[in-house]
Amino acid sequence: MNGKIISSLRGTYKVYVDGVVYTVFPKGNLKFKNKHLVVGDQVILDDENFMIFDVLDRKNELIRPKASNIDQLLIVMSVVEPDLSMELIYKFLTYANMNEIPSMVALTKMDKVKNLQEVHSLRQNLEKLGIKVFYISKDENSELKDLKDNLKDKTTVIMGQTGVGKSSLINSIDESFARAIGEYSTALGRGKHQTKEVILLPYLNGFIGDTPGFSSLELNIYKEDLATYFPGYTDYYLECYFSNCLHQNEKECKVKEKIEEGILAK
Ligand SMILES: Nc1nc2c(ncn2[C@@H]2O[C@H](COP(=O)(O)OP(=O)(O)OP(=O)(O)O)[C@@H](O)[C@H]2O)c(=O)[nH]1
Ligand SMILES: [Mg+2]
Ligand SMILES: [Zn+2]
Repeated sequence: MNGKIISSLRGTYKVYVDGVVYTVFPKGNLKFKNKHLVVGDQVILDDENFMIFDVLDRKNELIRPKASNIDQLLIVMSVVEPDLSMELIYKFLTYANMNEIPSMVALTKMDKVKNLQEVHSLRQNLEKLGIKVFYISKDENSELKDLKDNLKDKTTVIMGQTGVGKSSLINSIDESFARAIGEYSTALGRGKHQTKEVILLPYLNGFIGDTPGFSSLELNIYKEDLATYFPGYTDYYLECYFSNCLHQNEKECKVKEKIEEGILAK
């Protein structure tokens, strides 16, 4: 029997097989083969005692959020509480790009937006790069429906800071998910890490992954990665004169040329 790990808790795993969820242990030989298991893994259960006895090769695997076999990332950022950070959005997008995982962006708490112009221009810049953006709010202006249409048949993993509204968004997608919602602490200036574990929730023939929020962002991205994988740069960096161009003060830089032409956002 072949299924997907949708959550893990102290050495037991929930495995989803054709609409049925089994709580199972891994067989000892997995450890022996040094195969650790990750939420998102496709695993084989033996038909007799329903233990995991093998794991299939992953198409990808992220360290943060810790999950595998991701079809797309949904980067969630709030426009207030915590404040909108373009730097973080671009950092997440770069991380997704480095891992060759397509991504979309949801901007939440639009009902409380202060600087709408700034948000619109960010959206335009992202859309120019082919990145879908959805405005999410607690009022009727929410673009939730468009977002849902993009979740069908896919494993979509949500990532973002603590308190931006990842779990809230999942509950608006389908209230029966009943995810616990945390609060935003104005004193701390961040959320309170309500969600503690990665969990995949079956949805429209695919899965949505709720994940613990980031506080600070310790992704291993070096300046060379940024120069290569920053959204929009991937198409052009190979045409720079220097192969290790950081697109700063180097001569004959294709990226800077595209910025001058208005193809890439300044
Ligand atoms: N006004 C407004 N508040 C929202 C919206 N979405 C979420 N919130 C609030 O933001 C706070 C944090 O929401 P959560 O859904 O727990 O955030 P999270 O991203 O899952 O946080 P972690 O699990 O800690 O990573 C709660 O108080 C929500 O009510 C929104 O669209 N508008
Ligand atoms: Mg949460
Ligand atoms: Zn360059």
